[in-house]
Amino acid sequence: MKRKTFLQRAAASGFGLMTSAFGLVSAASGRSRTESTPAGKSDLPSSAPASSVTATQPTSRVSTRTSNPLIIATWNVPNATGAAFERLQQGGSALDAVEAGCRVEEADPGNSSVGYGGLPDRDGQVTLDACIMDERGRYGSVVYLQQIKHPISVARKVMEETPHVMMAGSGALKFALQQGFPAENLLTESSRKAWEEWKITSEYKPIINIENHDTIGMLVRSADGTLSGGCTTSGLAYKMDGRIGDSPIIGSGLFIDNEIGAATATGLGEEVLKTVGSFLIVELMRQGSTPQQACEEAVRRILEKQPPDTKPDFQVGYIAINKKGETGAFGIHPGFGYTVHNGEENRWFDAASRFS
Ligand code: SD4
Repeated sequence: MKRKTFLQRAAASGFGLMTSAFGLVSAASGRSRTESTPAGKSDLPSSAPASSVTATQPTSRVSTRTSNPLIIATWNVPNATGAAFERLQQGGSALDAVEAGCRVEEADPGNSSVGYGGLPDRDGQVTLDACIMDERGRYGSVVYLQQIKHPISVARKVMEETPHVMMAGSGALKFALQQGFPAENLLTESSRKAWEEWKITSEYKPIINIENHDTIGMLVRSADGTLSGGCTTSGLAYKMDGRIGDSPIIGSGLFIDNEIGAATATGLGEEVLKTVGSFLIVELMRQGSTPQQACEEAVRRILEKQPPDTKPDFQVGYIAINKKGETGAFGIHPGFGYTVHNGEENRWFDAASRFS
């Protein structure tokens, strides 16, 4: 399908809203993970140009197909959004779809930011963070989990099988083993080699290369309008032992309110944590912002803490969806993008960004 036709369909179906409250730029760069692009998908569209709207201006692009499921995920992850859609087709819930989709990236050794094949911390350990949240506001999370390929599923078990919401480190591992998850070596040969190379300089800057990170945050709205979400990551490569980012933290890496909408984050977790970005986005939507306006405001909150007239050297990207099925996405820098599956199309979009 030609890009224009797809964008028209996207607008009619209520996704791909690419307006910018900053009235600044839209990302012009390509995909973040060309190596994972399936054959035949090389002509995926970039975003429509950002246009100028104020933060309070309501969008006129309201979904007209509220019965279609909608899956939106950070970065170029068509296999994950496809698996989530398939799970819905099989009669699975929004939560089942989230878990199925996230598991695809966790199992992919080519994704060096998630699960198996994730880049290790500076001591060579692969430590994983994940969380999941459902339409009832139930939440489960694991942090600093090692040796378990599917932290998203362990997070779900924490939510469903324990009186707690968050488990860490050796306790989370013990729980996972009790639940029947196998212990595995998650450090692949290529991640080990990358770490060995990194050790030669051991230069660590908490800067995210905007073309090289693929934490998956996934939001699912099932055909009946139910919202659920998940987020899973190996965190920042070569982080300090014990470091936890935003991804498993309720309200920062992910937040769902089934009455309002859902949001998730990727990028430099420290900055997302300081502004509780995903909760902020959902609260802004509660107050009337569109998902797009809310994502842009959340980015603005990060940037307003930066020294004036500077361009930060880190990336943060947000995606959001509301109850009507409208979506939003915004990054600090170009390069951030997201995948949308609306039941008919499974496509990558560049997100608009604050800087060009
Ligand atoms: C973190 N937000 O641990 C994650 C990193 C990330 O793609 O999103 N990487 O801070």
